[in-house]
Amino acid sequence: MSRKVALITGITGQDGSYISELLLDRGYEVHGIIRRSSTPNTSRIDHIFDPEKYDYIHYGDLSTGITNLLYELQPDMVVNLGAQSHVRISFDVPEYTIDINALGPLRILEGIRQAGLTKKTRYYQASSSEMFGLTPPPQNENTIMRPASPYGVAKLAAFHLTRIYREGYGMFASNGILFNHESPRRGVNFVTRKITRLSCQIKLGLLNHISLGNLEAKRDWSHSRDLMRCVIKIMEHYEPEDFVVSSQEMHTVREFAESVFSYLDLDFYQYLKVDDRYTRPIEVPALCGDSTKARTVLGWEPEITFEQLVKEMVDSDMKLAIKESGI
Ligand code: G4F
Repeated sequence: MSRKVALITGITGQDGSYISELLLDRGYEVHGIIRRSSTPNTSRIDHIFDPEKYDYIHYGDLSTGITNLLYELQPDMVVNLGAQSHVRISFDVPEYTIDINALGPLRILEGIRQAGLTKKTRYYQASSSEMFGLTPPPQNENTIMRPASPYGVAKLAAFHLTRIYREGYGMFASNGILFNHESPRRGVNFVTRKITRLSCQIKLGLLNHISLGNLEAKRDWSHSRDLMRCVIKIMEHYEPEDFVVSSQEMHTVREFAESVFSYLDLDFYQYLKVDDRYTRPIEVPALCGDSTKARTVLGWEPEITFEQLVKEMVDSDMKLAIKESGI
């Protein structure tokens, strides 16, 4: 029997790299779409894809659609992780964010339909807890959504488009509503990685402060690998459905930073500068997912605790800081 083919957008990101590893372990043939860049952007997947076999990597962009590639590959599954994924930056580039995060998924869904793959190709939409926005926690699949950023609005449009293609055309199209998820591979301008990376530089005497915005924001943080295991369960489920995926635990940004600094035996407040440049026009105060449905229907459980996540990120950033500084 031939191997199942998975096509991943956003493969060069944190989630793309973890899900590629997991799908390859499960025997899938994994293909990815990357944007052309004059500077290398494949560092998170260079250990996965043999340069000799780069026919698994295809150049493309969510701004133009991928219908030809869909037709050529006839994938069993498309996992759409590609996005302008930074909430604050979505206020700087709202139009671009809507184009990539809302019209991008629409272009893929239409591409699947136009390539005649409606009955063959399963579609996963990376929906986000940012869609809940101002609605207080706990948030589950039935919670009213009140997004508070162009990013949240774009994700909400894509969420409903996915549902419409499922209900209207009978496609296997599912949403995973993922709460915040982090790892040593997290982008450096998200708050957790910013804190772990800069605190290690402070510990080594390479930096003397860290500037942060809203310390009271509460988030539900998991390890990306844990949540990607759940995404595969969503895609291998016998029917398409929407699932909240989360740790069900809430911490403030302040608590995250205090844990990191205390692990490094440093006093956070000695180095902290609060800087308005890192606050947003509207803040989402608190997100905490009720993932009962994913846990009962899919039999999924997270394996990595908040404390283990902090430790893994700091240990990795310390190694990196030592290597980069040549200490
Ligand atoms: O790490 P963040 O930038 O993540 P945010 O905005 O919660 O979004 C992330 O999670 C979403 C799922 O809920 C994803 F959909 C999205 O793509 C992304 O992965 O900020 C977390 C919190 C915010 O409240 C922010 O205001 O940290 C606060 N914060 C405080 N100081 C900061 C900073 N955020 C950043 N990025 N940088 C700061 O200096």
